[in-house]
Amino acid sequence: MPQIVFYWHPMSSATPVACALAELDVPHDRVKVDITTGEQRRPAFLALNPNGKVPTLTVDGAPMFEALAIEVWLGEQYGVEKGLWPAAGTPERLQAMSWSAWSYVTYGAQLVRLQTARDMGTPDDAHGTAAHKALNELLALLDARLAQQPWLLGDTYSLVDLIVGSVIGYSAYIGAPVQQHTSVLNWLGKVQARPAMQIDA
Ligand SMILES: N[C@@H](CCC(=O)N[C@@H](CS)C(=O)NCC(=O)O)C(=O)O
Repeated sequence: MPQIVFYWHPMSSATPVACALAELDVPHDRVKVDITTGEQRRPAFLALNPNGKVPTLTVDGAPMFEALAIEVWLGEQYGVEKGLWPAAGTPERLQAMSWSAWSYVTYGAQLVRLQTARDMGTPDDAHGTAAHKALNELLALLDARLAQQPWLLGDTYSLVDLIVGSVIGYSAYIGAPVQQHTSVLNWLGKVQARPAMQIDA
């Protein structure tokens, strides 16, 4: 079992990684990086992640960063034997990669647009309105899938639900039209009720 160190800050992009570590029951050490006081810009931390951001993980001392990369790596490394991540070479593995990337990249791009409009105090300007519409269309795709099956990969919960659910949950918090998509809403409630999602991170 490799030695894992998780660098984190509460209520941040590190939170879904903390939940994934809990869901997979991965032994690890935690180092809190206070991003409100600039600890993320100390040379020792920048040597691990030149972006100066959490989450960051080290595996036997070797660093990795970006929440999506860490979550997928955790799934591959620890999820398969627990039935929480599909085995390599299966159609489900392809879908796991696709929906995980979809949430952070495709959906995430529109989420950042909405967040920016909101931060500028103009959520109803052209950018905010276009982002809202794009998010609604993407949520409709997710809703169609979840109307057919209870979880993103089929009949059983997987880490993909945690990954995508974390992004969708945050988007609802900043005003994405999640409420209008009943299947997404029901699924999100189940994802957020998992014990691993209740941790204080
Ligand atoms: N795309 C990165 C985003 C990481 C990120 O923005 N982290 C924020 C906390 S939510 C951070 O560490 N900010 C510190 C800073 O920018 O100085 C990921 O998913 O890991």
